[in-house]
Amino acid sequence: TVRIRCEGLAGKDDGFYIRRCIEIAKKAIGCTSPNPMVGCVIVKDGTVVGEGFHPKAGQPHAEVFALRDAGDLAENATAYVSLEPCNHYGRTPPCTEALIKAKVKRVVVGMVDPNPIVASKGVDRLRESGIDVTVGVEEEMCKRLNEAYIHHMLTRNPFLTMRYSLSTNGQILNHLGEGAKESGGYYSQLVQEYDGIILSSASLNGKSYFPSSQEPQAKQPLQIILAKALNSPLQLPFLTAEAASQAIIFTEMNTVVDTDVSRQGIETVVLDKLDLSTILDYCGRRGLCSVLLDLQGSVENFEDILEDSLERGLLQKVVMEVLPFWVGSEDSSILPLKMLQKVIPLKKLRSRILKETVLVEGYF
Ligand code: AOF
Ligand code: ZN
Repeated sequence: TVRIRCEGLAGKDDGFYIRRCIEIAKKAIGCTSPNPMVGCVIVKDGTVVGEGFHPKAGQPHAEVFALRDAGDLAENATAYVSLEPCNHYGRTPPCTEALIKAKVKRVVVGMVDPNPIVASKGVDRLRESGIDVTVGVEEEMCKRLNEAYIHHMLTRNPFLTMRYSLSTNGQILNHLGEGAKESGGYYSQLVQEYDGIILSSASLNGKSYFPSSQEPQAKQPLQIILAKALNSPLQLPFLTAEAASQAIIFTEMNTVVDTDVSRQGIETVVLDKLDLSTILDYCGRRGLCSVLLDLQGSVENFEDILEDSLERGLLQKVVMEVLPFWVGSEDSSILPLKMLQKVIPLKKLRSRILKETVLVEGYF
C-alpha cells in the first residue's frame, strides 16, 4: 500500500476522500455486475491507512478489503465509502458489522444504497452503534458511477444507452472515429462497461463485431443479436463455440436460422415481433443490468425502435461521436426547431475531444 499523507485535509475535505473512493472503485469497471462498483478509504490523522474496492460479485466488499489493509490502524479512524455499507447477509456478510468490529469512529458515505434490502438500514445500524455518520458527499459522482446498478435495482430493467456516430452535418454513420476501437480507445472502454450489446444481424455481415486489437482478457458483453425476418438463413460464422456462449439471438417467427447457429447451441428467443421493450424485459430478467444499443452498422427499424424506446422511457443515455467531416446526402434540409413534432432535451451533458472527434453524452 502506498500511504498518502494529506496534512490538513482530514475531516475537512470529505469530498477529496470520496473522490478517491470513486477512483479506486473504477478499477473494477465492467466486472462487478449485478453488484455496484464501490471503493473504500480508511483515514487516520490525515493519513490514508487502508484502501479497497469491490472486485466482483461473490467476492468481499470494498470495506472488507480496506479494513484488512488498515489492520489495527482502523481503530478510531474515519472510513470513507462511495456507497452505503450493507447491513445484510448476501453472498457476503454485512459490512456494517465489520466496521463496528474494527472500531472506526466515523463513516462518510457517498450515497445511500438503493437496494431495498439496504436502503438506509446500513446507516441506521452504524449510528445505533455510536458511530458518527455523514451521508451524501459527492453524491452526484457516486450516482453516475453506478447509474446502471441504480436503474436496474429500481426498475429491474437494464440501463439502456444508445451509441452512434454523426457526421458534422448530422448524418448517422456506420463509422467510428480514429482510435475508437483500439484498446484504451473510448469505444473499447465503453463496450466493457455494459453487460450486453445489441447488434443487428444485418450489421454483422458475417464479421466478428469486436476489434481484434482488444486485449483477450478484457470483458466482453453478451452479444444481443437482433435477427429480423431474413431471406437467407442467418449465418454467424465468427461465433466460435466460446463466443456462442456469450451470445443471444432474438428472432421473429419466420426467421430462418442457419443450422450451424442452432448446432452451436446459441440461446435463441423467438418473438412475434422484435420489440425493444420485450427484449429488454427478457435481458433484465436474465440478469443484465446494462445494455448498449449500438447503431454502428444500423440496427434495422432503428427509427421505430428509437421512437418506441423514447415513448416508453426505455432509453436512459446517449453517447454520440461527432466526426470531423461533412457527408453528401439526399436529405439536406434544415428544419426549424418549432416545426419538429417532438423535441426531447438531453440533461447533464458532457463532452470530450478525442483525437479528431468530439464525444458527447447526455441523459433523458
Ligand atoms: C457494500 N460494499 O463493496 C458492495 C455493496 O451478495 P453480496 O453480499 O455481494 O451483496 C450484494 C449487495 O450488497 C448489492 O446488491 C448492494 O446492495 C451491496 N453492495 N455494499 O457495502 C460493497 N458491493
Ligand atoms: Zn457490504
